[in-house]
Amino acid sequence: MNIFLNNKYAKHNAQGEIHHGEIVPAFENPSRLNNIIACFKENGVEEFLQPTDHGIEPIRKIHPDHYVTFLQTIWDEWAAGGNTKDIVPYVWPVPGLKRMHHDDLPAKVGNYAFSSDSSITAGTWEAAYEGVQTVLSALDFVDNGNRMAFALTRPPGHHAHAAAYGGYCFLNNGAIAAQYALDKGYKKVCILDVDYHHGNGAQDIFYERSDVLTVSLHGHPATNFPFYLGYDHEKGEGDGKGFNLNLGLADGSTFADWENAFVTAAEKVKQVGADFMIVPLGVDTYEGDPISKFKLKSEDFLQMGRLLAELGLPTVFQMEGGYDVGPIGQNVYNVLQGFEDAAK
Ligand code: Q9C
Ligand code: ZN
Repeated sequence: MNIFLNNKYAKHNAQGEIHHGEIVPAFENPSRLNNIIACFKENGVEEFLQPTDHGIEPIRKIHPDHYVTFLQTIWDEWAAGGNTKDIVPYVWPVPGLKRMHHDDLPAKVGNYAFSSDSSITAGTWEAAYEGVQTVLSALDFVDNGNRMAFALTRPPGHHAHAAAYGGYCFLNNGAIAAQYALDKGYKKVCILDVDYHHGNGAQDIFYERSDVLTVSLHGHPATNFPFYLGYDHEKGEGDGKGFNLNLGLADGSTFADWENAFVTAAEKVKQVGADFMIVPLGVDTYEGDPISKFKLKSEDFLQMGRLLAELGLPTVFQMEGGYDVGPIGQNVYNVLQGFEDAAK
């Protein structure tokens, strides 16, 4: 099944997050991947492929140096001040205050965070860095003639902007991979984001570019995170006009609704003539997900995989969300199984 595993996935381990005003265990936690790995083994997956190091350069092509340096150094700076608990942002330069370069730690954090749900811990950088390497290694594997590979990693990436983190995401794995595919010679890369939440990071990063098509099927931002992006009228600008497609779906949507939107997504992918596909794969569309509002069932993920395979493109899947840790493994496995069945 060609699964590349980020062996450092457990290094990012947030103590908690605020949910409905209460501090609860972080939804995005290592047990998610523990479960997926165990489930894959039960399903007969014997081998997890090891990533190779591609260095920092592919990351720098998407994220500016000052942001990369921030992520690399902020924990040490925090710890040098005597802190041992997670870094949680609490102040932001909203309009009326002045957005300015700032060296004091809370203000620096507020300049880079866009939500309070993404604690930085001692191993956040290490896990996120290795996650990028995992996705790039999966991409090499597909470039070498394999139809599909899956990068099993956390933390997720699709909410990360070029210079902002949030929504549990720090480095935008999918965007970095898309640029890496272009650098390998692909001409038109499609990011088809099937996570429950809008793929705001990649949309923003490629908004004025025509070499990367960004498509996202998601819970409508009128009632869902990230709220301030992901509307259907956002279609790209300048050279990128027509190269962003948002398909926001109502709370309570079923797989029939999702599949209906997918038809529009597939038409777009074909129309622009994509030659490579990256799928930010979140299974938080599942009916039991604790922070999401779709009604997909486990067997629906098989059909999701089949539909993705029918696009006929070399495909890299990379793990995004999914917070019902009981069935998470089976749901992810089903997408890949459906893809492999239909790709035969
Ligand atoms: N406690 C992904 O699925 N956080 N991110 C909710 C309320 C927003 C989800 C905060 C959800 C982000 C990759
Ligand atoms: Zn999500």
